[in-house]
Amino acid sequence: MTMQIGRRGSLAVLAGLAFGATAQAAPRKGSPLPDITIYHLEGRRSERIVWLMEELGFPYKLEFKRGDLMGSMAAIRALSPIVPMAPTVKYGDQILVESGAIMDLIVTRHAPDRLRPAEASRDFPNHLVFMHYAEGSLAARLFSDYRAWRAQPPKTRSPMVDSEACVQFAEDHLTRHPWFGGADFSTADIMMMFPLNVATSLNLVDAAQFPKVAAWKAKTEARPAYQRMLAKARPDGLIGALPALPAHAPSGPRAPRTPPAN
Ligand SMILES: N[C@@H](CCC(=O)N[C@@H](CS)C(=O)NCC(=O)O)C(=O)O
Repeated sequence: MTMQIGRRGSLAVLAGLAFGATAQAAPRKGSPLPDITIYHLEGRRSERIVWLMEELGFPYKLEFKRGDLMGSMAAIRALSPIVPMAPTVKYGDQILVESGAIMDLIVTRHAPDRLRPAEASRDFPNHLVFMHYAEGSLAARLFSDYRAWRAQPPKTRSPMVDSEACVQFAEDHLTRHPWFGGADFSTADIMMMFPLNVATSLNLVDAAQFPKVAAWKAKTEARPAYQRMLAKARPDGLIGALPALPAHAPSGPRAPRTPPAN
């Protein structure tokens, strides 16, 4: 195990942490795991892959420059100059981006019976919906609202599907299911944590309006694997956070809603 953790803000030291010695569970089936290196930005989406590996008890190397987001990004840019994004993952000799795809790849090939519902179950469609909803609709609309609302705070609800509607969809699901993948914790829960944190921490939505999301967050954050991820991937807490929006348009339903029966 190599471990070279630099001081906060140090330009000289790239944190190189190889984890896995404490792994509790070997893969029950699936093909052997190649060497995996996660190129990481503290507090960003690359936490998803660290968290996944901790849930699975799989070995991995974590690369980031502690306390220095731009420095961490420089290492990512060197690997992936056209779309430098976190996570970027070295999987054997392949360089991969897109957190959902990376998680699906690792589970499908190396842990096929773990962290997702059985394909024949009623939960499986919901699991897939939230695996993709996290980035495809929720994160996309949160960040487009954030940019627009910073320039011009909204006075009324948009006729388009806005941030609040997106979080309400998650809240409605959690009134009927304990987890985004249905009966059990799954990779859909890992995908949903980042955008739901963005929604409340940047004041895109009022957290008090979504008690099921708040309860889900509390129980999910209590998972030992999540706590291990925080200790390794966010050692100094959240750094370089975007400013939260000021108070904006009163929230509430735009029209009577009938939640889907899923
Ligand atoms: N859909 C991608 C999004 C990746 C992404 O945008 N990551 C952010 C950090 S959370 C990033 O690298 N931003 C840098 C930039 O946009 O230039 C995923 O899920 O991996």
